[in-house]
Amino acid sequence: MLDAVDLEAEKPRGPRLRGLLTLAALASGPAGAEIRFNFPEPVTPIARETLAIHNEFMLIITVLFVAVFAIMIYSMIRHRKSVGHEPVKFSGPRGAAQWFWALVPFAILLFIDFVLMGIPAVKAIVEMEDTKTRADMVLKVTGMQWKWQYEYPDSGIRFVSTMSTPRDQITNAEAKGEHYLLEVDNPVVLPVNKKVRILLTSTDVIHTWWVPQFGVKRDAIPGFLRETWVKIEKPGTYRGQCAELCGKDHGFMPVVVHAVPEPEYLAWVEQQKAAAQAAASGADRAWSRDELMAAGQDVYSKQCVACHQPNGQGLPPAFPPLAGSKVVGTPLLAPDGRAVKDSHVDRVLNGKPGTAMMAYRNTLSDVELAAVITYERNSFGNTLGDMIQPAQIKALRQEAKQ
Ligand code: HEC
Ligand SMILES: [Cu+2]
Repeated sequence: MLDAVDLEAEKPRGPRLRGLLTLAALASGPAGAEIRFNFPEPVTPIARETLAIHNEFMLIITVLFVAVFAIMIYSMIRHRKSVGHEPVKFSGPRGAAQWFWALVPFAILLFIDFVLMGIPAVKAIVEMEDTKTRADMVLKVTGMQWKWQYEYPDSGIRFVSTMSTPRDQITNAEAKGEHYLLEVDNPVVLPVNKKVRILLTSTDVIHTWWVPQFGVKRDAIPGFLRETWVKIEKPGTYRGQCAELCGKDHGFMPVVVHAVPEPEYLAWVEQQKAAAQAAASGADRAWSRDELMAAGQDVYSKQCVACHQPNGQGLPPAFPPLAGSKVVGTPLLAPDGRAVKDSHVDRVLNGKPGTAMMAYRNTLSDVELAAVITYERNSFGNTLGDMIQPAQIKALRQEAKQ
């Protein structure tokens, strides 16, 4: 639907007008984008080095371009046929000299390529790949359709980061904000001046974690663990995007990193741990149906809405409706307290392998799972009237671990 809106808007314009409009849009872009003639400011050693190499290479090729074309144009004009010049023959005594003049530029180019350009490029690539030397901490990044999950193995923190740009801005019902499509609910927080080893993977298709100011753009591939690293030298908020066409909401999975001084980072870690503890203890008490419904609506609108849609109608045939779904209509648990295969609870906890429906057991908390399941059973016209408690989810989870 969104695509249709955009296409409609583009249709009546000719190519030239569109070019002008693009320029105008760049000048007064929705993200307050000023016209920029260079890359964004690099804030990691890798980003600085790649930019320096890029500049060096640009200089070299510009000099080569100007020199080669100057000689060529000069020769063509100076030695033209109309003033009586004859082509030289590549045989006889002058042939050897011709070879000399062919091989000398070749040697010069080889030198430029392998020494002036090759050495710094190889050095930078080796440094880029060196994720382990003196790494201070690890961040694990998991790409999912269409959000990022971040884990801090050292402190046990784990959360999902989804885009927070309101739908109304996307459909033009509302003016676009400053960080349109580049804002999230839970940004990554990292300390400055620490080497952070980043591990990347994906649960479904290939995504790419890209933050231009870090000089980092690495694929997150299902079934593989890839690595990269950053050492952010300047506190600030850095924004990026998924850079791999990964499906319908590819454009809606931004990356936002808050780089803060170490004490601030440590305070954040403590706060996250306390919040996780509070969430875990929430799983032990009995929740009312209204509480679960409210929490469930929140989870649904962040985690499930992209595929199953706000009204629960899905986008068949790719994404099934939850309204009137047979799976949602299954009884919650078997009499012995287990989740029956292919039941509603089983589908949400364990997903369906080979489809876009991922397992949420390791992404959502007990409370979130109980809430979203209860919500789906009693929304979109579904009236099962029952609910599941976070404590029951917790029990199921523990059972699966044994
Ligand atoms: C990336 C897209 C995607 C997201 C996000 C997603 N689902 Fe699904 N879901 C699917 C697909 C595809 C299926 C169908 C799987 C199959 O072939 O049986 C499905 C099936 C289901 C079903 C069974 C419906 C039926 O009739 O087959 C339930 C229940 C469900 N999802 C719940 C959820 C919940 C809860 C969330 C959020 C926590 C969620 N889904 C997020 C794609 C998604
Ligand atoms: Cu992606």
